[in-house]
Amino acid sequence: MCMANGAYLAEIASPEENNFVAHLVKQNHPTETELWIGGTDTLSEGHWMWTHSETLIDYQNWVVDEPNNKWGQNCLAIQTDGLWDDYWCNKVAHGVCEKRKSEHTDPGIGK
Ligand SMILES: [Ca+2]
Ligand SMILES: [Ca+2]
Repeated sequence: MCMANGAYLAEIASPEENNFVAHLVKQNHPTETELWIGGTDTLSEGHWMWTHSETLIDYQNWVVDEPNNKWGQNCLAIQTDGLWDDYWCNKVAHGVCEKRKSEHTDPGIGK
């Protein structure tokens, strides 16, 4: 996902960035409940990492009682309200793609 354009699933490092992505999601996919962003705890349960930059996730914005790892949920999704949920990685959903330009990030919706 996202790879075709030299992009990758979005990594969110601040409330501002999270608001920006949530707004984008709400505008483009108002009827979808969750879209992928680029985090996972596949390698080590409960230790969430950004896949592309291979760093531990610092800023987090989970739904209350998430991540719950229900039946082994290891991928990170963002809801239209901006809150995060861990979900089954094999679920088919859109993802929020991000691509580094010279200075700033330019997230967009991809499949
Ligand atoms: Ca998990
Ligand atoms: Ca969950």
